[in-house]
Order: sequence, then C-alpha cells, then structure tokens
Amino acid sequence: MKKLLFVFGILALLTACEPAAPTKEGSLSVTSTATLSVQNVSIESFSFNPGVLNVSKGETVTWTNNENAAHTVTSDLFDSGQMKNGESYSYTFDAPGTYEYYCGIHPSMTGTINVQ
Ligand SMILES: [Cu+2]
Repeated sequence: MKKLLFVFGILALLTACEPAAPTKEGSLSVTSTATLSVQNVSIESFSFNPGVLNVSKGETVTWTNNENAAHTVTSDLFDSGQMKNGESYSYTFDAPGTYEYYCGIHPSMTGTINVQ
C-alpha cells in the first residue's frame, strides 16, 4: 500500500511539472525581444542631442531632460507632455520612416529620428 501511494506521489509530481513547460518558452521569447537596444537622446542647452538619430525598426528612443528648463518631445505621432529636469520619455518606432519632432515650449528646438 505504501508503495502504491509512492507511485501516485510521483505521478502527481510529474503532472504538476507539465504546465510549467509553456511558461518557460514564454519567458524565453521575452528575453529575445529585450536584446533590441534603446537609443538615448539628451535634452540639454535647449537642444536635442543628437539632433539626428538613426535607429532600426522596433527600437525604442528615450529622451531625458538634463537641464532645469522644462521641455517636451512632440510630433504628430507622439507627445511627452511637459518634462522636468531628470524626467524621461520613451517611444518605440515600429515603422521605417523619417520622424521630425520639436519642443512644444520652445518650437525652435527640433530633432529627427530616422528609422530603417
Ligand atoms: Cu523646450
């Protein structure tokens, strides 16, 4: 009788392990998308640096405001809203093209993202 219980115990363990397999595959695909790099634009001295940035399709651009004046990152496609010193905004570019943007507070501040 004890032996039978032992066998049932093993069976229970084995079936308990089965649902774990798809979860592992799922986490593997998450790891592979994480290899796409993030490109950074610094906002400083009332300009976007670099002013022109080339990225690959699917990459994320993160803008960070590194000065005391508040700025925005604005285009037809996206708008960060007002960013204070130290604040960041990210946008992922899924389609190739040339994306021009500006600061909504200082329209003379402009930048371009080229997505290949
Ligand atoms: Cu600005």
